[in-house]
Amino acid sequence: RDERMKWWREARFGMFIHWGDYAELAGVYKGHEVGRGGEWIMNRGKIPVAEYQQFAKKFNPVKYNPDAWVKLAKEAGMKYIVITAKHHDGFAMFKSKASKWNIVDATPYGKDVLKPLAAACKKYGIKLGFYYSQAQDWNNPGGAAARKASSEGWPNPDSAKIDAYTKENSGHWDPMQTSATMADYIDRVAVPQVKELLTNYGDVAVIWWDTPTAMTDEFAQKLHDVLTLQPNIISNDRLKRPNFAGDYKTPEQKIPNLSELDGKDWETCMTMNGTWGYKSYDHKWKTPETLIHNLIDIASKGGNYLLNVGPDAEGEFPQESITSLKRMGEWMKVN
Ligand code: FUL
Repeated sequence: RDERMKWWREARFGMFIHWGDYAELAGVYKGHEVGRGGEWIMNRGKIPVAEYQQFAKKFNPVKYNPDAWVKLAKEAGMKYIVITAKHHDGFAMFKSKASKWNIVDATPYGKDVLKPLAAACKKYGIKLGFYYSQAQDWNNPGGAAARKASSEGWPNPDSAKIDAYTKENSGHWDPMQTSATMADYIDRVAVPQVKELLTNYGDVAVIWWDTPTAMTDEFAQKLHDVLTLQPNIISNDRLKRPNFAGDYKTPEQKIPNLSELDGKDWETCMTMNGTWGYKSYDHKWKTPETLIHNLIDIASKGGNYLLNVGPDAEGEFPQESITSLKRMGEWMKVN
């Protein structure tokens, strides 16, 4: 394990990328700004499956330039990138035989975005990791759904009805979502997709599981078994608690105090503004000084800093993120 963890322990700094078709909505549904992370808009807005899938028909990130992304990460001093291969909305950013709900089959763009990213990472000597939402999946039938309360941040006239429905249906708001069992979803979508991710993109350095809503040990074991396809892969601690601890802990949006450190490996993931997925109106940007300060704080305590960028629907990083990353790179050069 020490051998496997070596590069990661020395890395200190990585880039998180939250990118999916939700960038198309940019935090706005029916003219209302929906609360919290832009990547949660389908759940927060309780958008019906068929309606949500229409948005993908507009998703066409023609300005996507993975070479520029990886170059920027490299120049900022980052050693690895973790991108959302599939977030909670179940939208695969890669070509998948396991579900049509993917960027190749469901968008006018029609191309796998992970392939060229993997190539660019190889070119610049950056390690590549995949975030995969193994439990929550709001579009593929049988996937789990967290959060029962409806329509936060916009005045949905049907809130009361939706709330009653989600309470009865473990968080789901559309009958389509429960038209298969979670066991079916794990066998037919999650396991095959993780196999695809660990087979078709060369070396995969990290798998980043998330929100183990409704996971069982059995489901977790099936997913864990797939990792043998990449013997050197490192995994986080969110596959299923407590029996699947993974290789490192994942404090979110916070830096542990010295007293909280217990000798285990850890990585703080953090946004540069208030959202993971792109929102057009989130301007709560941390200053480059704050970001540098965070990096120093984390590195001095022996952790890694996974700093997030939320590209827009055209495939571009927000200008503020670019500026901050460049500033961090300048600082890295003189220190
Ligand atoms: C959370 C997710 O629900 C967020 O959307 C985001 O991906 C964050 C890193 O993990 O638990």
